[in-house]
Amino acid sequence: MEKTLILIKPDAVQRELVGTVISRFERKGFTIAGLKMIHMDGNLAKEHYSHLVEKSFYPGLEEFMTHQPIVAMVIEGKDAVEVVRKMVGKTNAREADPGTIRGDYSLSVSKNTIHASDSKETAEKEVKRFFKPEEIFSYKKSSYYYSEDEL
Ligand code: DAT
Ligand code: MG
Repeated sequence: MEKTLILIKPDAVQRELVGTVISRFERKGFTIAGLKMIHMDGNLAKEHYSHLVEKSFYPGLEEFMTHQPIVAMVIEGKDAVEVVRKMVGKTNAREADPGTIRGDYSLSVSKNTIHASDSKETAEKEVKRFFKPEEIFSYKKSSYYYSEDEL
């Protein structure tokens, strides 16, 4: 089943939204395949945000992401990458639709609560970037999440 990477950002950890954010994915029916608190360092930030290192806001982004702990998660489910991105909402949380995680819990472009992989290719790389194989768990849940023809 498809996997995607979630980071619960420092603003959400500081605002005690970790449980709330995890709960959104659990309630939807996704499986938590990996979960841990980490401290992102500068090298990891530069790798993770390599598409943004040249931007003027990058130093502030790195500072924000590396100075407080974050929670990293691997979420698993059918079409997980696309469904999770929809649940997360637009980058600028002020433009994110109500009902999305950013739309419900943030007002900021940078302190926008959550990261989620943006494509299947990115998700594969990002899961490997943050989780060792032995930190990812495979287990069965009840059969009420999908019909047979969806599996
Ligand atoms: P997303 O997180 O929606 O995938 P992205 O990959 O373009 O968006 O950017 C990664 C993060 O960088 C984003 O969550 C917050 C920060 N960021 C993006 N654009 C920004 C901007 N114009 N000013 C400040 N921070 C920004
Ligand atoms: Mg992105």
